[in-house]
Amino acid sequence: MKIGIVCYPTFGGSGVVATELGMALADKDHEVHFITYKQPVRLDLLAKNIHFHEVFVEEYPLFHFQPYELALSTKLVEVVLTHKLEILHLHYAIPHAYAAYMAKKMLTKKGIDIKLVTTLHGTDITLVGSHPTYKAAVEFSISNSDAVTAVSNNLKKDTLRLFNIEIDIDVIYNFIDIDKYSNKKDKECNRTTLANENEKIITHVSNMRPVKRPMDVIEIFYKIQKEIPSKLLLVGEGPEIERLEYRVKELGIYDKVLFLGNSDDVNKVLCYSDVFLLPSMTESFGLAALEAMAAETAIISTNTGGLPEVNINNVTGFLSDLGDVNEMAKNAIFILENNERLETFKANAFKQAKTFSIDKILPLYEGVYQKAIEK
Ligand code: GMT
Repeated sequence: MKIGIVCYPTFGGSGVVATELGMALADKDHEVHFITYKQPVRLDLLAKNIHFHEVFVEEYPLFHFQPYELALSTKLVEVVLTHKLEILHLHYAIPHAYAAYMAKKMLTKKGIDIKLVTTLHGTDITLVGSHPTYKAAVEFSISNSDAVTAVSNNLKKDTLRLFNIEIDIDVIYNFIDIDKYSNKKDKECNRTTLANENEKIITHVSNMRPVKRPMDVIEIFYKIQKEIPSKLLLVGEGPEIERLEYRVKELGIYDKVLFLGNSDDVNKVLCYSDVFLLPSMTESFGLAALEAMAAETAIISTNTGGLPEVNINNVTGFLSDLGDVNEMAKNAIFILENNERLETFKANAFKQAKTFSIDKILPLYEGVYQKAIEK
């Protein structure tokens, strides 16, 4: 098939899913065209069947806001016509599904029936999409897609609760390339470079926005390190970083917390990890948790959104109510204080991660594309 993928190219779950999916499709001989304003961070441009088309937004002093949607829909028309695409796969509804709908209308006038597949990722529904500023446009563009997928049952339920949607939603979970993460036994994964022999390693990976509650990560770790010699690795950058650094200094644990910034080699960092903290306010799926599980790491998370579909309580880790940092710390200590127990949780996490392996998920997307084409 000839597929166009539209996504956010920066660090963030939806961009990662879109990029990994596109690369896996290309590997299976589909022709894949990424259409976005910047090269996606994990994209291997030299790979076979991969193409990238940059969306330029012409700046004009009259515009207070530059019209990205307009530039995107124009680019979509151009790429569909030039490369004879059959499918546009829109990752994150805002504004991609809306811009693609406009492109579809323009293409219809030229006798082309491009099919639109929209994947809902989470905050495009739960935080931003349902806001009155965007709601009508999001509802319209989802309903007018040829197929819609959501990354968890919980997100599907939220979508149907928050919007009046007149189309079926297929649930297709986030996925993982297990081989990329299962490197704990590699020579390269030498944990003594980061922590002493007797120390455990706790990690958190996110874009450090308030929705991820990174301040809870610090509070949980503060309690853990009082009981268990340990280090905290923080991967990612975002608006909360300064406040976190301040709090870490205030608590006197600066020597135990490593701020690593953004990384497109998350797997290399996760290979050191014993326990992963994800105390998010909401999480439609929790790709970060799945990546950690693939790297044989136990998960301490909240029970919000789709997280219970990924992290199984008392098996792969523990789930707690939002903000209950005492319980999350207690659960982490319970896992970490006994090596045999820690190994069991890690092995369970890895086993659960395998159920989301890319070879199981990829055919589901291909099935959705096929259904859309036959519509
Ligand atoms: O919030 C983020 O971390 C970014 C966001 C995105 O759209 O880029 O992630 C969402 O999509 C991921 C991939 O489908 C999901 O695994 C995340 O759970 C989801 N984030 C939230 O719902 C907060």
